[in-house]
Amino acid sequence: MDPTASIRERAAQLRAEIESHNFRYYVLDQPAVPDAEYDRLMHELADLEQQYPGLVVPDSPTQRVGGQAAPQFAQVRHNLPMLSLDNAFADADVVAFDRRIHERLGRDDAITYSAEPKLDGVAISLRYEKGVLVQAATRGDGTVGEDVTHTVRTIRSVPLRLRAAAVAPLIEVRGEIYMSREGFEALNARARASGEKTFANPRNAAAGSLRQLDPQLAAARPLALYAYGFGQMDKGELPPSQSAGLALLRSLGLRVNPLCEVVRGLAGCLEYYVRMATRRAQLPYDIDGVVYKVDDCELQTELGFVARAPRWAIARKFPAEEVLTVVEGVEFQVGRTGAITPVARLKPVPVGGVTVSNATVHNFDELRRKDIRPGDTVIVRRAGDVIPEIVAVVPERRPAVSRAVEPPVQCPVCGSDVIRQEGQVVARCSGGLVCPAQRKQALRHFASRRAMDIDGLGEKLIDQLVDAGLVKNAADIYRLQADQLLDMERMGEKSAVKLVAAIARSRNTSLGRFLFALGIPEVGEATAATLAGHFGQLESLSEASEEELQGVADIGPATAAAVRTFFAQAHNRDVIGDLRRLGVSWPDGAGEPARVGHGRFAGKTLVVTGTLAHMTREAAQARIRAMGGKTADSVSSRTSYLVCGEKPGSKLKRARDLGVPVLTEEEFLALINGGGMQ
Ligand code: JCF
Repeated sequence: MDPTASIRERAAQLRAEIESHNFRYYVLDQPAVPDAEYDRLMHELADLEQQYPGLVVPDSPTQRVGGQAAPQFAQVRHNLPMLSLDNAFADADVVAFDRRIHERLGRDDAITYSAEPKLDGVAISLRYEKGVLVQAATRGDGTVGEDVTHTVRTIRSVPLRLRAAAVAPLIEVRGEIYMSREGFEALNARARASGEKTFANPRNAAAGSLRQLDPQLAAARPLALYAYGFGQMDKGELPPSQSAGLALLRSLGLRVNPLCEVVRGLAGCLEYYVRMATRRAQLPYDIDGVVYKVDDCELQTELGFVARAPRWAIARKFPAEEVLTVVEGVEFQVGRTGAITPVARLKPVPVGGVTVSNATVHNFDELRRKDIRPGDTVIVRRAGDVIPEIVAVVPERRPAVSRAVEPPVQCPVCGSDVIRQEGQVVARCSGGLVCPAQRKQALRHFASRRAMDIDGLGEKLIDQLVDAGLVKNAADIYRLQADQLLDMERMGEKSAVKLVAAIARSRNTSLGRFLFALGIPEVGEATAATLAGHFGQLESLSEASEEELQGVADIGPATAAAVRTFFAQAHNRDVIGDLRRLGVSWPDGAGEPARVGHGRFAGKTLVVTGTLAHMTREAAQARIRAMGGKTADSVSSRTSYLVCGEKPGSKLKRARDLGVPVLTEEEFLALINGGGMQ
């Protein structure tokens, strides 16, 4: 049967939505929806494609496993693909799994399974040569992943050397890197205290930590490993069963989850699931289900694979926790750039171990689509530590009289007009920095650690200064006097003097930081650093046309337009002029990045030549740039270092002739992984 036009349309819509979630999840580490919702979309698409095989296209998200590798990490090709697991969402799916296995194997006695908790972390492949850890790679799309050796090496439960090196000259260990709930909470508490970005859940925190460029920062993150299998193993004898494999992993010195068990038949699987579901809340880490594997490896081989998932294993997922509560009201929040988001105030209700009293609705389209009204009974879901969301309204429970929520026409904070541009889902307050809500948040951002880094100028103080009318814009910060500060709550003489000194100190900054601090929409830290590096001077950036801006690598049309619009506003130019007159300055032409701790190569130009053993030349160059350095293709007297791999050719000779210092690959790796440089 051929799919109808509307079914085709639905499949296309699902694909687009899933791709966008994939990007947010795998590339940005910033999921927009809970896993359960993602799974639901994938399932709906897979079901449609199964029903109408004509809908399947090679680039459908159902046809691959994961996301793209980020460009700044060297790519690692997995010689043996890293498998993903098929999902089971109900007992019936496990029953069907067990039945398929019986049918394929032509057996009717109970199958022995190896069962384990399914960790909600990041899949990893660890390569040990002669017992020594030489490489750690993420799954990526299953075939090509990212080299994260530099951060994995800092994880204490990852042995740098196996205890029994003689087992095989090459052993690949597969496992899951995760962060304990306690470690995650502590990390977020620290991030909050210093005004940094917090992570939505332990898995994102683990993924973000692995992808840290700076291993020293990663080392401070409480990551751990549980190993669950093998990848490639040269000349070694593969264990005869999954359970024997786990025992071998243990004897090699790897951490294996003590809750792994051998269970008998379907009944054993179902019973194990119930037991783990009961223990789940008490475990120190997040699990999102359990994994069953046919224990006998010979049977595994006989069963084989479908696409990227083995026929001999399945992940039985826990359902996301959902509860009912009542919407007490819908309020509007004004963000830093004026974006107005509806927030549903809920009758407080416990979900998954925390009390939930509000849920953000992403925008007014979502509010209208879900038709959420005050007085409604709603289904609230919280998966992992993702912000709770309203799944749906229960129509039967809607009060006889209720009214849909209209988007405000005026900003609830400053009364300015609310504008919604054609084709955009966000409504914005047009008040700009006239709006106290925007002003406070813009100032918070300006003073934050990664921006102007004004120690002691936090959220509460900014609110007071704005409310007292002392600070209207960023320039006013540099006009503050100690005696004015003394009028603020909980401000003693000492701290006032200290703060004035911190404000004065912040005047010396970098162009990248300054640009980031301005809070231009679309310009985050990385973009600010890119712009600073490219233009070198504020004048040329502020005069650049949209076309010129789009010509810069990594700058898209939205960013180019935002930058252009920002500098076109007279009040923005005025504040910038005031800031500079008040002494805010940076080294001229400095393409130094805004990130602290990433500036190891700041002011240096490096040339990479020859074949590197641990990464491609392009990846090495990307790392240098990410750490603040410049890269060049040829050696000159201005070259700071030549990084030299195998078979270097003429560049090495030229460097020697010019007296340019030469770094071996090992020396280079030591530098990027935390060593010093004079
Ligand atoms: O804990 C996990 N997330 C987990 C993932 C455990 C396993 O035993 C897995 C896995 C992904 C693939 N095994 C395979 C084959």
